[in-house]
Amino acid sequence: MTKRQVVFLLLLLTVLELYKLAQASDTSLDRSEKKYFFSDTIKLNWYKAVEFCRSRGMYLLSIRNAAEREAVVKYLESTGYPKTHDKFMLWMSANDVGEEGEFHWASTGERVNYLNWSNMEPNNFEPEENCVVLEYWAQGGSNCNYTFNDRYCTLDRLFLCETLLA
Ligand SMILES: [Ca+2]
Ligand SMILES: [Ca+2]
Repeated sequence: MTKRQVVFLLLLLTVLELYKLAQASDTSLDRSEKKYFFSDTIKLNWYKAVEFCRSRGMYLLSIRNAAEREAVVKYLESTGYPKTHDKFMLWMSANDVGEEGEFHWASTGERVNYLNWSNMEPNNFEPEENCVVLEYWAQGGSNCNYTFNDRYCTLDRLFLCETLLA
């Protein structure tokens, strides 16, 4: 392959990826509700996920009450992802990086008041878990049913971005 062909191919791949991102972000609810961004191919550590969402004018996910949880479940189901994956974890913005055991949403600065933890979580498993995922496991019953779990911040994972309501 000539250099020119390689450059063309790279450009084509970039355009295709941008097109995919644009399409994915169009999968949103109506204007009065949060919009979400989810890619089943991009995995980042928690810090990079925060940056990625901000770079799109969005925020890493927050789920502050049952209604927000419902909206996220509905959105994820609309992507078809849970149908083909019976177990997954997504980074959310909740973390206790600033102070052990004091969980806050990085997106809003609010304390995590909505208690939606999986069984025995948060456990700050050694050496230290400080960033929170939304986890789903089809066989988990009411546990791991879009519930929260603290995990290692530096691991690359899927994540969900959202717009915040005014
Ligand atoms: Ca912790
Ligand atoms: Ca944990």
